[in-house]
Amino acid sequence: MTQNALLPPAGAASDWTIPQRWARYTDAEHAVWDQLYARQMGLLAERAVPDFLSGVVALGMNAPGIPDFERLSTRLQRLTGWSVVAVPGLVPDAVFFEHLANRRFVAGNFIRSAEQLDYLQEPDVFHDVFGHVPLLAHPVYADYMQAYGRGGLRAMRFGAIHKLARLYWHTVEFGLIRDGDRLRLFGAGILSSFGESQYALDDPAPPRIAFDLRRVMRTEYVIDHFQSHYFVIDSFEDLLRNTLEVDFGPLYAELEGLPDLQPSAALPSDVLYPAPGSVPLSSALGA
Ligand code: HBI
Ligand code: FE
Repeated sequence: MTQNALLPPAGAASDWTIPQRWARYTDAEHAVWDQLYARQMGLLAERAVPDFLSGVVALGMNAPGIPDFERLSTRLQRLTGWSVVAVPGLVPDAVFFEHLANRRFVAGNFIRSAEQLDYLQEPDVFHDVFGHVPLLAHPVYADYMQAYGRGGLRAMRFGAIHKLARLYWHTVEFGLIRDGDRLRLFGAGILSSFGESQYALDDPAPPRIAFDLRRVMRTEYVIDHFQSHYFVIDSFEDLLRNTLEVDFGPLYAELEGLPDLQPSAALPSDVLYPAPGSVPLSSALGA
C-alpha cells in the first residue's frame, strides 16, 4: 500500500488531486458500478454494521451510477465535515495522511472493467467510495479517520508508519465489529469484496480475535489473499478511545522490543470469538 514516487503525475495538483470528470463516465462504467452495488448490497443488508447501511442512504449512494464526488461531498460536509477528492491511484503516505488530517478522503476516480469484477490491484472508485465513504457519515468513525491522518503525520517522525498502517489495515480495511449477539462487517476491504464479505463472517477457518492495540500493531498482513484472521472491535467509540486518543510515542518505543507476528500466528493471550454457527456470542462470551 505504499507508493514512493514523490511527484504527482502530469495533470495532478501538488496535493495529487485530479478532477473526477464525472460527466466522462460511460454508460458501461456506470453499469459496472450498478452491478457491483447490487451484488454487494444483497449480501450486506444482513452483514454490514447498520451505520454503513444508513450512511449509504444518508449520502444518496442508493441512487444508480457512480457517485458524483461534488454532490457526495456536499452531503458529507453537512453531516461530518468530510469531503471526497479524486486521485489517480495510490498516493504517497504523507499526502494520504495530510488529506485525512483535513477531513478529505482520497478516492480513485477510475472503475474496474466488467471482466475484472472480483480482483484488482489498485483501489478503484468502487472500493474507495462504496467501501470507505458511507461510514464517514458516522461522527465517531469520521473522527477516527481524521485522527488516523494526524497520527500518520506523527508516525512519520517516529519512523513507525508500518505499525500505524497495520492499525488501519486491521480496522478500517478488514475490521469486524460486535453487534449484540453477532459479528458484522465494517472494514472497507471486506465490504467492497464479494468473496470476502461472505468468508469473513461465514467461514470457520479464520480466527476472529478481540481487538487489542499492541497485538494489532505487531501483526503483519497479506494484501493478495483473504485475511487469515480478523480483529473484532466493540464499537467505534471504543476503537477511537483505545487507539488514536492514546499517545503512541511510548507505545512505538515499547513495540520496538517485541517481535512482529506473522498473520497466521496465534497468541495465548488472544481472546477468540466462537466460529460462526457454533454457539451464540452472548453465551460464549458470558455477556
Ligand atoms: N493512497 N489513494 C490511496 N489510498 C490509500 O488507501 C492509501 C494511499 N497511500 C498510502 C496508504 N493508503 C497507506 O499506505 C497508509 O495508510 C500508510
Ligand atoms: Fe481502502
